[in-house]
Amino acid sequence: MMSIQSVTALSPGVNSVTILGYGISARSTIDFLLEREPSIEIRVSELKARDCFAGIEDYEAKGVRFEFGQQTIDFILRDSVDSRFVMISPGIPPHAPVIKLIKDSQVDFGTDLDLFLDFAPGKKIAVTGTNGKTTTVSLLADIFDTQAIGNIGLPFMDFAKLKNQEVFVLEISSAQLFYSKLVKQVDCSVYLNFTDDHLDWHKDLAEYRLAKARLFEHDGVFILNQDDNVTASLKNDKSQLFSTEAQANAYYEDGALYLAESKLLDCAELQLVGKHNYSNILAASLGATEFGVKREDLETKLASFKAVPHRLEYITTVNGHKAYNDSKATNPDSAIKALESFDDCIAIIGGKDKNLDLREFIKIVSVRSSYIIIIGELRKKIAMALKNVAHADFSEAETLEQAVDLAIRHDSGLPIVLVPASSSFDMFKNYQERGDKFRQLIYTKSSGSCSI
Ligand code: UMA
Repeated sequence: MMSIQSVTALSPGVNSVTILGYGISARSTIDFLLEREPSIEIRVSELKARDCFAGIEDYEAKGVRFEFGQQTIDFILRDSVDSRFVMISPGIPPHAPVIKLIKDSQVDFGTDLDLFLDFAPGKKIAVTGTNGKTTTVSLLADIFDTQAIGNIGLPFMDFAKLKNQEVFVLEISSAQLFYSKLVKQVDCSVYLNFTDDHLDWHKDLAEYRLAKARLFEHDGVFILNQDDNVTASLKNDKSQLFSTEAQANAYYEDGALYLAESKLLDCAELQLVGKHNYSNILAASLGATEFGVKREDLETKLASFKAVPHRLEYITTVNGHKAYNDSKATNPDSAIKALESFDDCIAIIGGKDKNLDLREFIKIVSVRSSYIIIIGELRKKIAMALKNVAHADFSEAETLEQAVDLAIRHDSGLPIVLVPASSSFDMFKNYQERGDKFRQLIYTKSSGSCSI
C-alpha cells in the first residue's frame, strides 16, 4: 500500500487529514483516501450549511466527520493525533478567516495537488497562465491519450481512474499553486501568459504573479511564451520558448507553425483559429516533444484537434445569427482575444465583479460589437462606462435568457458571442453551467420553440 509519508516531508507519519471546503476536490480526495488509505482519519470543514450538499450520510457511515456552517480550529484539529495534514480547497482565498486559523496553529497544510504529486507515479507536465490553459491541456491530453486533471474540472485525486499513468497533464490555477508545498515535483511546466485576473482572490497583482511563478521553481524544463514579458522573464538555460511574433524554439510565421526551425503545419490545416490558439498549439507541441512524441504523430493530433466547449465554441445559427459560446472568457484579456476573432458582432458580456481594470475591454468591445448586452453583477458598472462611449449601442438584461432574446431580435444577422470578461459565480455555479445554459437557450430558440 502507498503511504502518505512523503507529503509529510512536511511532517512524517500523517494519520489524519482535514479538508477545508467541500467541493469536487474534497470529494475526490475523500474517495481516494477511503479506498487507498482506510486507516487515515478524515475530517471536512465547510462554511456553507449542511443542506447545501447531498450524500453526506454515506460518507459519515464510512467514518468521515463533518463540520458545516462554520470553520473552527476546535473541529479542524480535534482529537490529538500524531500528525495531521490540512488540505485547503482552492476556492478558499488567503483572506478567509479559516486560513488565518490554520496559519496560526502551525499545522501542516497544502492542497490536493500536493497529495496527487505525492501519490501519483509517472511524469507530470503542468500548464498555467491567465488564458489558454484549457485549450492547451486538452490538446496535450489528446496527444498523450489521457484526460487533463486539475483546474479544468477533473480533480487531481481522480488521477487513479485514468488509463494512462505514464504522463499526467495538469491544469493549475494560481490558487492551487498558492498553498502547494510539493509543486517542485513536476517535470515540465508551461507558462502561457500573464494578465490581470483573480483580484477577488489574491490581494494584489504581485501576489497573483508570485503564485504563478511557483510552478517554475523546479529543475526540469520551462516552456515559456517569448511574447509576454512576465513569462519570458523566467527564462533559463533549459527553457524552450514559443512565439507568434518572432522566431523561437516553436513559432508562427506567415500562416504556418514551425518547430525547431522546420515547418510543422500550415494554419489552414488546423481546426482552431486565432493567434492566441496558435500560441497554445506551439506550447503544447514543445511539451509533447519534451516527452518524446514523434513529429508525425504530433502533426496528426494537431490537425484533428477541435475547439473545446466554452472556448469560442460554435453552437448553431439562430434567426440568421451564428452563435458562439466563449463562457470561459472569465477575464477581460481573454474576452478581448475572443472579440478580436470577429470584425463585428453582438456581444453578451458581464458577470461577477472581480475588481479588474475593464478600460481596455470596454474600448475593444465597443469597437468590435455593433450591439452589446450586459448581464450580471457588473451590469451597472459597465453601463456607466459605455455611456461615455459615443457610438456604443447597449442594453441591460436581467437574465441570460433575456440577453439571448435581445440578441436574436437584432435584425443585423451579426454573430452572437457570449463573451463575459468576468466569472459566472453571481448567476451560475461555474462558467460551464453558464455556457451550457447559453447553448441550451440558443438550441431551444433555433428550433422555434420560443417566440422571437
Ligand atoms: N469555502 C469554505 N470556506 C471559505 C470559502 C469557501 O469552506 O472560507 C467552501 C465553499 O463553500 C465551497 C468549498 O469551499 O463549497 C470548495 O470550493 P472550491 O471552489 O475550491 O471547490 P472545488 O469544487 O473543489 O473546485 C476547485 C476549483 N475551484 C476554484 O478554484 C474556485 C475548480 O476550478 C477546479 O476545477 C476544481 O477544484 C478541480 O481542481 C474552477 C474555477 O473557477 C473551475 N477556477 C478558477 C478559474 O478557472 O478561473 C481559478
